Amino acid sequence: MSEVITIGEPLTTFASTEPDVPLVDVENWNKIMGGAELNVAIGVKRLGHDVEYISRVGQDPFGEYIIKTINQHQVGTTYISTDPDYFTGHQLKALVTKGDPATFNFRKNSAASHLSPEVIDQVKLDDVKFAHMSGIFPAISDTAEASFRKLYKRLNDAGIKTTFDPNLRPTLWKSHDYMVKTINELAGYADIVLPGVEEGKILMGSDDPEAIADFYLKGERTTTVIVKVGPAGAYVKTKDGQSFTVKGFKVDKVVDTVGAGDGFALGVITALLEGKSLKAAVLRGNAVGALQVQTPGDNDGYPTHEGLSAFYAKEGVSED
Ligand code: KDG
Repeated sequence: MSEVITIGEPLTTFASTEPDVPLVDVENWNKIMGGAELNVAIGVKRLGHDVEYISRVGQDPFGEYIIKTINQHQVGTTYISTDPDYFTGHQLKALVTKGDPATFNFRKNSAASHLSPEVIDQVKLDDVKFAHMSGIFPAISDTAEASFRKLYKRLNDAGIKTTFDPNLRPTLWKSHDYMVKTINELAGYADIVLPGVEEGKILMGSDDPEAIADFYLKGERTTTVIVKVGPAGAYVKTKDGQSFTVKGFKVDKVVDTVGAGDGFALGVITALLEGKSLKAAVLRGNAVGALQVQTPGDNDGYPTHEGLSAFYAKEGVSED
């Protein structure tokens, strides 16, 4: 039985090995596995918590690769089905020496986009303590959005704690206005909202962390907003009046920024599951994000507890 559950689309990703070469000209790739919510699941499990991942792949080598790799990571596959009619989502990812890499998605009409709401009825939530929801899955199709909403409703009705990461992917949404409206609505069903400052600009017109937090604290269910401010760390505000900033860690060499936000989310979730304070949870979020940007894959930098302790010792900090 799993403490954590999430829903998303897994991706077979071809990550360029050629720095600063545009996707069109890249010739050499590494095959890796990505998908924001799956990244979170992998990191949650690496820190010792059982997790189920709801998804769908195609009956093709990408889908087989994903199932095999998810099993290696010991993430639960109870709710992953294989669909013979559609393909497994995939992506190309550039390698850059500065900033965020360009990506190109092959996911319109993918197997995951056909994950139907009936599947959600079969999901057992009895032992689930935390669910991670992200703005990517409802973007990929109307069917996925319906499934996402059904799961969210069940989680809310059961009183299960939820995190929501807007994870803006404008190219996946049917329109900009629909993306903004839907993400802002969905955020209101989460206990903890995890926007980035850059997302704030697009979603509510400001990159001021406090203004972003105040905006999402209006959500009917939301008690806590944690605004990610990149290398500077995170700003936190709660409905009961706390507000503080937790400074980020200095990273000497950023290899790839992808997966840092997911690392932040899983750091927060696992620390709260372990009974840590909100401040300690944000510190862990920053730590996992900092470790992740030092590796080329989407989830290969996430630590075990031993790795996390070694990182804290090196940085001279502690969660207590
Ligand atoms: O957050 C990391 C994700 O961006 C990556 O793993 C792939 O899910 C993905 C996406 O939509 O870009």
